[in-house]
Amino acid sequence: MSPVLLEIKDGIAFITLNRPEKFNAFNREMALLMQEKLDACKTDTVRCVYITGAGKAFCAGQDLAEVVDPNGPGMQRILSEHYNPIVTRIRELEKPVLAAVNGVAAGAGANLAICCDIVIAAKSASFIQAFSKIGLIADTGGSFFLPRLVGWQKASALMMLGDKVPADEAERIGMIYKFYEDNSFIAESERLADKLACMPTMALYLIKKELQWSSTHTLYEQLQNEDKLQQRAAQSSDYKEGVAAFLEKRQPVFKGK
Ligand code: LHQ
Repeated sequence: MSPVLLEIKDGIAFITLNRPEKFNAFNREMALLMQEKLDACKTDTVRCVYITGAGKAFCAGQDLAEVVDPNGPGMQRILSEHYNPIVTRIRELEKPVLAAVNGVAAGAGANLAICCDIVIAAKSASFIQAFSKIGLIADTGGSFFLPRLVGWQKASALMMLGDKVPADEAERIGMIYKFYEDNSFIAESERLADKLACMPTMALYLIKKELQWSSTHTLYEQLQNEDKLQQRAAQSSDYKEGVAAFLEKRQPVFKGK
């Protein structure tokens, strides 16, 4: 079986991390395949990307057996060739990416989840900044996203101590959007993906962009950025449809254009 599965259905690209016996830990083959699958999501027929894990875990981060393998990729290549290109692709995809965290997400697996646009989790899932426990620092964008999500102090403690954060606490501290009971998680997460896939995709992409820019710009610059991006949104046919549907008192039918 392939270590990363991709199925495109009704505008949603379902990406499943698929090494369940290793808790979906990433080795080189899997990391390169993940990049390929994300590239395949660039097509217009995909309007929402849904990332989840096969089996009990979401993703246990780097496969630690590979880091001690003399034939493995070696420390110098793991971030630059594996994780950084994955995070970059997720951030640059012009559509929403939903992390559906079905189980434990540790190390690079936790940070793969929190770099996504919306993160939801099953009640029994958890998040662990596992890096310090093996003498490493947080990577895969964690030092960027975590303090922005939960604040500097909480991020600092979680990154240093490597505490396990259960899904309900992750929601409470703003690390994720929502958690759902285990028995309704798949249905709820698919409902959310369906909703996103029927929304005005261009606007969602531009929201992603304005949020990203907000982390590196002043208020004055950001007001100009909003102006620029709003002009683009206003040129979309979905904008015209949204306004027309409102005025005609009907449900809009967005095409993602
Ligand atoms: C695994 C792993 C795993 C291999 C579970 N590897 N097999 C960047 C730069 C360069 C180098 C290093 O890494 C990075 C980025 C990173 O991601 S660093 C952080 C790497 N990840 C970790 O340190 C997490 C290690 N795993 C764990 O702490 C636990 O397995 C967690 C908390 C995820 C789950 O605990 P349990 O529920 O008790 O499950 P388990 O430990 O029994 O694991 C289940 C199986 O999965 C087991 O296999 P086995 O054959 O013994 O049943 C584990 O060996 C395997 N597994 N994580 N990262």
